[in-house]
Amino acid sequence: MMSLNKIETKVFSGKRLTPNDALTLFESDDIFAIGRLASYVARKKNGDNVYFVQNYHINPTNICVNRCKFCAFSRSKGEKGAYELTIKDIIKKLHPSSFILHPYSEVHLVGGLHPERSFDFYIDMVRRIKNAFPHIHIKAFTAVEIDYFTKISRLSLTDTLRALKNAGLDSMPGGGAEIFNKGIRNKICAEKIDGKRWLEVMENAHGAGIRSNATMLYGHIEKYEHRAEHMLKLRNLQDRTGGFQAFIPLAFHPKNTRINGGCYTSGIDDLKTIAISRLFLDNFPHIKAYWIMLGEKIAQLALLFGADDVDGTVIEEKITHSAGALSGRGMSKNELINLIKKAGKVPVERDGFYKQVFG
Ligand code: V47
Ligand code: SF4
Repeated sequence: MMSLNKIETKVFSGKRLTPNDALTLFESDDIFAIGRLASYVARKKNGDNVYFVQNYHINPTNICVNRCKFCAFSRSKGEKGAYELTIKDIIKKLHPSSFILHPYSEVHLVGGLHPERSFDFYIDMVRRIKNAFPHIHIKAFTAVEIDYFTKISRLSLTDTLRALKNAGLDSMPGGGAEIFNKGIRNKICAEKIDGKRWLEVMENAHGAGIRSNATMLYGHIEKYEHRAEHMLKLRNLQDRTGGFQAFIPLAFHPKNTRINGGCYTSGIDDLKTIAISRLFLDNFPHIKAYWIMLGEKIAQLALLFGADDVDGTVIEEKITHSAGALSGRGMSKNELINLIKKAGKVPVERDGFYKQVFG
């Protein structure tokens, strides 16, 4: 077993880990030592608090011109199973009659790159949701969608972001980052914007006052070194902007995808990846254990390995479930509170900016 003494000394004295340190951790089998270190850092940042949000995930369409190999959710226009929601459909889903049962404070909206919808459609969508539900935080559009909007609107990146913010966009989710490494990215999502552009969109969003999250899709064909490289790029950007709120490692789900020989990640890899991200991304305030992808039980264990957020009620998950997620589709507030308490942590209901919500 490789000794982690040097890394331990660094962590306890608040020194930054190098990509080589991250590799050493990934290659180590000492899962308890890694978890203990990550827990120490998480506690220093957030005490025993674990955040959750009452949110609703809506995917306006699964029609997408990209068709990434790992994505089981997307369809081409006219293909069986393709769907598109109207703005009215979306508003109806968030309607006050269901609001009594589900007092959401956040809506998470991401979808495919639709070949025919105009940028005005998306502006209208954000504006009408905001008008109908001014108290709901709108977290919408990955960097990939934003880049696509610049193409269909022929606006600059800054003007595209500004128009969305003026319409009511509050923050952006972290999807579309996948793995930045060019060789791997070309093999799993050749049509998607490259890592450089993803980072550029986020840098501009942060510059326009739009905070965001960041993700990393792991457990497909990448190697540990690609994970370290990915996290280094995120840490460097965060040093410059401070605009990232949370990092979310996304465990690859293989069903119905075109990744040859793909399989589910192991629980040990999930916990290690959460813990190493907590240790390496020292400038990220939060590490999210997205229970939909990890499953309820690993997400709960992740709270002892450096995670301080479990995402939320979600209600209607489509992306991971199309690829064989074993988790439920939604959780109630009480179930989330129970999950957090049973891990010995303090549940804190939050809004989209991690402000405590009382009620
Ligand atoms: O970008 C697609 C991933 C992402 C698969 O920011 C897959 O709060 C695993 O980004 N197996 C969308 N992952 C989800 C996402 C997200 C989710 C929850 C919270 C936040 C946030 C962001 O899902 C995509 C892609 O990386 N994905 N297919 C798959 N087969
Ligand atoms: Fe389209 Fe996103 Fe699926 Fe890629 S991951 S095919 S961009 S919906």
